[in-house]
Amino acid sequence: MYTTQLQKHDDKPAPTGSAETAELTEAFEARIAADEFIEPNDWMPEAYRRTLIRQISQHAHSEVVGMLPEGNWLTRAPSLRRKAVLLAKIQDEGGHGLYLYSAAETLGISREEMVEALHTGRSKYSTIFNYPTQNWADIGAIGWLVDGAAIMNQVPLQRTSYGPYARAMVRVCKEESFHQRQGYEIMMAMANGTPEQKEMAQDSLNRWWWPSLMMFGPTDDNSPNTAQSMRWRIKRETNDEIRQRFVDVTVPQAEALDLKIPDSALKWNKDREHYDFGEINWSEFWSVVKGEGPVAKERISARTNAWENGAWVREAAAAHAARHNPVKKVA
Ligand code: BYC
Repeated sequence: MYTTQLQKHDDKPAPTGSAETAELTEAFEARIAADEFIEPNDWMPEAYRRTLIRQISQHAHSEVVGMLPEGNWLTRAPSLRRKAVLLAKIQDEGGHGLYLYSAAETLGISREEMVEALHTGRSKYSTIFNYPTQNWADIGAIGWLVDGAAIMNQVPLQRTSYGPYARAMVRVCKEESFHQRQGYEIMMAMANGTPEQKEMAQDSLNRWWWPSLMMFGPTDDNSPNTAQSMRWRIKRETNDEIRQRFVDVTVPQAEALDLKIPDSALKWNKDREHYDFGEINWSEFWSVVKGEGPVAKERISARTNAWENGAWVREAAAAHAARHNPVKKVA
């Protein structure tokens, strides 16, 4: 999507002299301080570029792997309307993955390299997608809580300092907001349904609450990347700040559903004007980050199989493109 604007690397050799680099670094930092967007052809420090590739590609993988737990319920949606809405939502997630892979490609990494890093476990994706979807209420809980958490995290990213990432986030946030509402609407239907349906909604909240809080990452004290990413304005708010906002917004939504958040320490703190909440199980978080989540192996094998089984489609598309848009040879 953005790659057509890129200059070739050999158009403009990177400066090597340290004085020149110091000057460039200073100019780069001044632009960050002035809240200007950094664009693909602009000079940027190598560590900034690597941090963006890491975050954007992991974000893209999360969107694509995130299609799997919901896809699991497409054939069992309780009505045609629910099926059509869920299908549209899952397609949106695939689109988000594509915008994000394209944004990462502008930083000089190929789609194939990113996909390979996912398949070999060198690149992460959100811990949340390593938990199974056990019943239809989980589709409601994912939309409400997981997409709700995603929006909290992504709204500040609309102002991230890298232009292509920020612009991708604008559209993603609009679509995520529809996703959150479709999830909440399923929860409303179930919470106001039969006692059995309400029990399913509560059980789903019990299972998805804590993994949703883990989506925001480790506490700021234990986050190795936050300080530098805040300085570069890649991240505009810290993990703990966004997590707190999510809790503050979501507690009244649970009350409106007459469902109970599974945290005995949850309490409004009138001095802080925020909810206090209990301790996340950080050892569970880190083990899921390491790839030991309940359905981690299934997720990666589903993605690897899809990539292998789709090879013929990529080959056919490449052959079609070569026939219809042959690269013009310059004499
Ligand atoms: N899961 O220093 P930290 C969606 C890793 S898609 C896995 O705080 P950072 C949806 C972290 O990568 C939503 N790993 O890192 C889709 C780092 O390891 P590396 C996805 C995690 O980057 C379909 C290490 O822990 N959203 O919602 O400053 C259907 C230390 O962390 C997690 C995004 O990707 C985690 N939860 O901050 C429905 C948003 N947390 O990379 C819904 C963009 C931390 O150094 N990403 N780690 O090896 C971000 O905002 C940031 O990358 C994070 C982490 C806040 C996630």
